[in-house]
Order: sequence, then structure tokens, then C-alpha cells
Amino acid sequence: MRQRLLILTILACALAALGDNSVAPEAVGPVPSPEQVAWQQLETYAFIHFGLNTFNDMEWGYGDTPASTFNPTRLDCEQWVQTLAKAGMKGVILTCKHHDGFCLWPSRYTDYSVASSPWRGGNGDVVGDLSRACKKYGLKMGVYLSPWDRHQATYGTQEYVEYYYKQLEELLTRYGDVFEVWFDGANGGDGWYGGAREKREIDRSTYYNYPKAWSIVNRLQPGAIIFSDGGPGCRWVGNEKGWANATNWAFVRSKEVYPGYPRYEELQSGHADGDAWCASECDTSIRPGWFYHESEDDKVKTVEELTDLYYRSVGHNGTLLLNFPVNREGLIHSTDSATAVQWHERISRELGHNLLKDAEFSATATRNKHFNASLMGDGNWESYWAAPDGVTQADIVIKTKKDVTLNCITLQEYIPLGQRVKSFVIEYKTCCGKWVPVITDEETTTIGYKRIVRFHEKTASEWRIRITDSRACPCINNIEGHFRDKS
Ligand code: FUL
Repeated sequence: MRQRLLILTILACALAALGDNSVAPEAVGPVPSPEQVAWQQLETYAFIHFGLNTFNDMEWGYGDTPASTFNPTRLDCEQWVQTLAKAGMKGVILTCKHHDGFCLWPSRYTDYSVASSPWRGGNGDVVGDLSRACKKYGLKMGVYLSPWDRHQATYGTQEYVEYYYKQLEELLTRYGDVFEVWFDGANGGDGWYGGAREKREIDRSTYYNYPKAWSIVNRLQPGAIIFSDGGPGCRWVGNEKGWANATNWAFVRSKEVYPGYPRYEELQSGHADGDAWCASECDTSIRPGWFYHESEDDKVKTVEELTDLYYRSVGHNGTLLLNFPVNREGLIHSTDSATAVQWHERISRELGHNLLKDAEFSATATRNKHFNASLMGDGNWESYWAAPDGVTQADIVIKTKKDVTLNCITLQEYIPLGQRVKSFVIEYKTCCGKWVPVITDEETTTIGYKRIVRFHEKTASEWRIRITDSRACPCINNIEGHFRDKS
């Protein structure tokens, strides 16, 4: 009797070690919050840089330009938002205060704002206008409030930090829901500082007491994603060119990265061994500068360039934050808006027709029927194929009814359970039955929320995704195939 019990106990322990494949896989940390998942699903949203710099042809105003120079002739936030919606943007983040300290809303705590400008007789509020336009056209609104303030005399003291928190509170309580708050790590030191005209050094990792600022955001806008070099909501991608590396983990070592992090290039790939979920946001401007300069009217990025950036941001497990410099009239320039809309149409054309839609999916290892391979082709984000516990390599075979020509495949992991895949290979079957890898310029390593791989076109009726390494059993919820017709 005792011997039987012992055998049963050993058997139970062995089964437990193997995992329970009758249920869903356990999450493998770090994992995203539901807000982080919803944020990544936005994929593309816009930045607007607008302020005193616009009227003074500058990028980093010193903080001494008179507020009276802010005078847009026909500012129209509805024109911005309608343009952005047509360009496929799901939200917009406004530079409510840039480094020069000038506020685009009438802040109670400073007169260096639109209230001291001639625009609408000092009664205007750009943030208010934008929030109304966003509500009207269904876009989300985010706020950028520069921590570095080259105008304020108190900058460098605790008094300034309190002022910063109060402005944050104003922005987070006056204008309805905010989807993202942008904490910019930039600081050049020098400024006007109430007339002192000097260089002020602060300790970037401690001066602003960011945990306190973040607790204000969490209290007033619990749904908002907090951006900074290292999150906690999402991270800077380590360049201002709008792309992430092909290998891109949604993790950072949270104890290491802070706003102003010097080894920022690491952020292009994230930290494979990071302890916190912090996906990358790829920011760039549609023009060379962030603010409007007439001299850049002929330097707007082309549809071709923006398309490439889309594949290297959204297609590299990031989001794309594309900046539009609003001009002195207070409008998005017609070249920028026409280009952005054409770009969106181009992406929709390239990725709008899934050629693997009616294909048959199978896998060499499947957890159980509730996680079967067909769920990768059902168009439902919540259903996914999963391998049994302990299986970190598996092949997914996709058969189409007739030959299809593809030059692009999209893969998605079910990220609520963590980012798992470390390497994969895309193959097609030749007419003589041989599996051959497609030719791509990119390393095929991580997948994450979304990975879009472009490759030399091939025609076949059988395709294979070989997952060659994974942090735990892979969980894939979507696979699509496309032919990107460049004509
Ligand atoms: C940087 C700033 O210094 C630039 O002016 C711009 O706002 C960019 C988005 O972030 O850190």
C-alpha cells in the first residue's frame, strides 16, 4: 500500500513538472498590463510640435522669446485631427509645454502661456481645442510636458519640481481622458531661467522624483501609458529616426534605465533579460525638424520612406509616433497631410489583403484542441495556438488551396502571456517538395505583438514557420501573408 502511494506521488510530481497541458499555458514574465496591450494595438499615432518655436524658426527656444510672438492666424485643431484620422492615426500627443516653458494652455501657475499672447485676445486654449476635436473625431489625446524648462527662474530647485507637478495635474484634470503622458529626458543645461542666463545642471535620475510624477498620472489618469526612456508604460526606442531593431524585446531592466539614460542605443532592441514589460515607441518627424520651418517645406519624408519606417516600427514590435510640425497659420501643411494620407493608403493596400485567409494551418506540436493551429488563421486576436509545456521548437505548416505569391508575412504572439519566441525561419515548399528558406535582409529572431517580415517574392502553396527557439512554449494568435505590390 505504502509502495503504491509512493509510486503515485512520484507520478504526480513528474506530471506536474511536465505542466498541465489541458489548460492554457502559464504566463512567462514580464507580462504587459491590459492598458499596455491596448496601447500597442493602437500601432500608429501622431505627435504635434507647436509653440513659440514655430513662430521663431527654432527647435529649442531659450525661454526668453516673448509670449506675444505666438500668433497663429487660423489655428484649427479639427484640421489636424481630420488629417491625422485620414492618415490612420489612432491618437495625438501635443507638446503642451516644450523646453522653452511656454504653455499652450492658460496655466494658473505661469503667465508664460497662450493667455499672454495676442491669439484670440489671450482667451485661447490649444489643449482645450485639441481635446474637443479628438472627442469629435474619435482620436485619443496624449500630453507632452517638458520637465526641462528654460524659462522658469526656479528651475533646479524643489520649487520648480512642485510647479511641474501642478502643471501635470492641470493637464490631467482639465481635458478628459489622456492616453499617454510623455516625459522627455532631454536637457541641454543652458537657459534663460528668469533672466539668469546660465547653465544649470540637475541630476536626471533624481531631480524630478519621477516616481512621484508617475503616481500623479496613475491617480488622475489610471488608463494612461507613461512614456520615458525606460517607461514604466512604454520606452523610447533609442533613436529619433522612427525604427526599432528587428530583434526587439518588450522588456527593460527597470532598475537601470531612467529618463536621460546614457546607454540609450540598447533601447533599440530592449533588454532580453529585462524584468519589466516596456515596449518600444518609435518617434520621428515627417520633416527633418520637430517644429515647423518654412525651409523644410521641400524636405517632407516620402511615402516610400514612411512605408519603410512602418515596417521597421510597427513591424518590429513597436508603435510609430509620427510627428507633424504645425505651421504658423496653425495648420498641418498640405504637403505633409497629402503625404501622410497617401502613405496610409499605401500600407492599407500592401497589407489589406491576407492571402493566407482561407489556408489550412497545422503544427508539429499542439497543446490541445482548444489551442489548435487553425486559431492562427481565424482573425480572432484572443484565440491562439500553443505548444505543450516544455516544447520550445515547433513547425507551423500553412497550406493554401492554390499557389499564392507572397513577399511578406505577419506574425503575432499572444502577448498577454508574455513575449516568448527567440528565433524562427520562414520557408516555402518548392515544386519538387523541398523546404527552402525565403530570402530576407532581416534577422528573424523576436516576434512580440507584431512582426512583419519582408522577403523576396516566392510562389508556393505550402509555407512553413519553423520556431527554432523560444523562452517557453510558443503562443501565436495570428499569421497573415501578403503580396506588397509596389506599382
Ligand atoms: C527630444 C526633444 O529635445 C526634441 O525637441 C523633441 O521634442 C523630441 C521629441 O524629443 O528629446
